[in-house]
Amino acid sequence: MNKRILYAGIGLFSLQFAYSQQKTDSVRNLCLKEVIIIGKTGLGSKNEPKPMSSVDEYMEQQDRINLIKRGSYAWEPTINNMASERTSVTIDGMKIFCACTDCMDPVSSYVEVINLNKMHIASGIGGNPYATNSIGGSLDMKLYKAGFHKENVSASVNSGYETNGHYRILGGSLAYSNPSFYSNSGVFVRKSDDYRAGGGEEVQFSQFQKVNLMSNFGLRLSGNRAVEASVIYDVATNVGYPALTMDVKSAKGLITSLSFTKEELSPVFSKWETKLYFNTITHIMDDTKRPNVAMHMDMPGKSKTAGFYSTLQGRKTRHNFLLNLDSYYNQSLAEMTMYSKNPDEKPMFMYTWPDVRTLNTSLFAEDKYQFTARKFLQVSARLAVQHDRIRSDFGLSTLQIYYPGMSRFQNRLLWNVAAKYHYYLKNIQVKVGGGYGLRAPSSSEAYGFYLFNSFDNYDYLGNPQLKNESSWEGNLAFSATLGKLNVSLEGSCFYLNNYIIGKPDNSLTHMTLNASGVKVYRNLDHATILTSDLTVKQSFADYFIWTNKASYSLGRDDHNRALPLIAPVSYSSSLSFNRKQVYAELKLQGAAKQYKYSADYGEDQTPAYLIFGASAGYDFHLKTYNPKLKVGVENLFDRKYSTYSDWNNISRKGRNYYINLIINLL
Ligand SMILES: [Cu+2]
Repeated sequence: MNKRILYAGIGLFSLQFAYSQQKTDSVRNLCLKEVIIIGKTGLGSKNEPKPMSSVDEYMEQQDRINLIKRGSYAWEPTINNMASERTSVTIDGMKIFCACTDCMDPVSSYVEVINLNKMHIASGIGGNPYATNSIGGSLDMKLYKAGFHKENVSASVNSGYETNGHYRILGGSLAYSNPSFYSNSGVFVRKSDDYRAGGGEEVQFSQFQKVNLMSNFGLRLSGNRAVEASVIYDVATNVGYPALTMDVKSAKGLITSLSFTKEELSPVFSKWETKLYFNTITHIMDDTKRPNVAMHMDMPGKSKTAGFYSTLQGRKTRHNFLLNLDSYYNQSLAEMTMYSKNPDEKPMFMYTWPDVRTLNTSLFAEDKYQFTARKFLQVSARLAVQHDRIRSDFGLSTLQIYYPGMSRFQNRLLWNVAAKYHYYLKNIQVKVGGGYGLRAPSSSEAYGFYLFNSFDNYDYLGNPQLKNESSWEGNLAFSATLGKLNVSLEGSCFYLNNYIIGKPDNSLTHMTLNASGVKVYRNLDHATILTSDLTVKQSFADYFIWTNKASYSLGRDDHNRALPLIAPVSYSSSLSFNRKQVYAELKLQGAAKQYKYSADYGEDQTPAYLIFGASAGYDFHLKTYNPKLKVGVENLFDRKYSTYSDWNNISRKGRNYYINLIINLL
């Protein structure tokens, strides 16, 4: 007997579903927490106002995710108000580490919407077998693969234009599938000039351009076995960062993988996947276009990661389990050469990341125990061993000036446990969970050497003596449906011990001209972070949906002072109309004044703002092609504003009209 229970999700692109299939003596259960569909099913869907959005714009729509912006390209995602050091971003389970000491190139900047099928977001500890060193949450971007289906060829052309910044978007993809072979490839190009803030002022150095190429192949072998390979090559050039003092000449990412899968191995083991991967990121910064540069600097960075994972899934009676063995080796190296204006002075060279080599091996186990079709308990545990080594003798000796006797090697034992109880009643869903986990300091936190942070105007020195940061987490989610009304409330709280943050050290002298001083990473005794989201959704008159969202966050250090980069109260309301081929939406979005800003950590208060937008779409049904057309306007009243996470209060885009056209040729 097959039973399918489908729970409609919350939010425009999020789905939550539980699927259960009962056999005589075994129960199968699959529960995906939160999935944003971007690929074939989602891209160009009638419900998406702007299908050619960047990956960043997609992430911005999601609950729990906020983005730190240093320009109009490569925004850094935060989950539960925690940034890269405390979260994990993977691509199809592959570990990738950015090559920039200033976080100018988050992992999500190396993919395109055309590469992705969906994003799997997990809040807090647990929920993602591939997340390492994350306590805030994780994001696994799943690649779009044509898959083994009946013979089919498809091709599409995706294009877009936006008036603000003269932003051009063009992409094409071609896919072939049959039951034993598939292949899909694509190319995507984006190019934008400087954008204008509300009121019409040009934001200088906000231009960018990027090209993304991708290919996936799959071959089905006998005995339920398959081999799959993927390659992504992404190059961004001439990227301006108006909030920083430097731009990017080029950011290149080559991401490759080869995987081997066997399905239905035995009545107990349903799937075994082993993937080998390698990726290399090269990041070249550039200050040559900036006026009045006091001292020209070269700051290249590179990050190479090789790794594998092997995931075994199975079921036995009421248990549904997953085991994952995972290992990666990363090299992170960043240099800085400063050229004096005095030609007689020699350039000054240093390693800002001293060729750090990290080997991390972990074992993850998860079990979902099904009490009944509507009640189950999910438990997971991870144990990891991390070995760090500073390869560069020069980098080690410069760090030893500050930490005499520091070792070249470091070993850390990291672990986490999490549990969540899921209960589905007729119109009510409840999830309650908790966990405990540890993370190791990042390369910058442990070994960074005089990294200038323009947010608080301090040079930062890493600290190899940092303790692991730990987090106790509790979470609760509640959702109820009453006729056409759906209300959902989610909240998480984190109590962090040995919280890692930079603290001023007056005994040290800054290296960057005009910096306020030097901060050294320290462990605070504790810190607390709380996040919550409320969504109220009402359908009416057959074709209308009114969606209202509000979120509240809080972050405190051990002296009850505000932590930096914690979102103020924010809200949105949208009214959408959807009938046959026609789609339309009106939306308002805003945030309250940032009352709890962190002056101690370099923040100033961000004022309240409210912006409006509108969009409409039409799906043509022609004889051969079915073009989808979307038009819209963002920041309709051309309001000049910035949000709490805009680096150095850089202004957001002013009024922007856009048009997206998708044509499926085959
Ligand atoms: Cu950079």
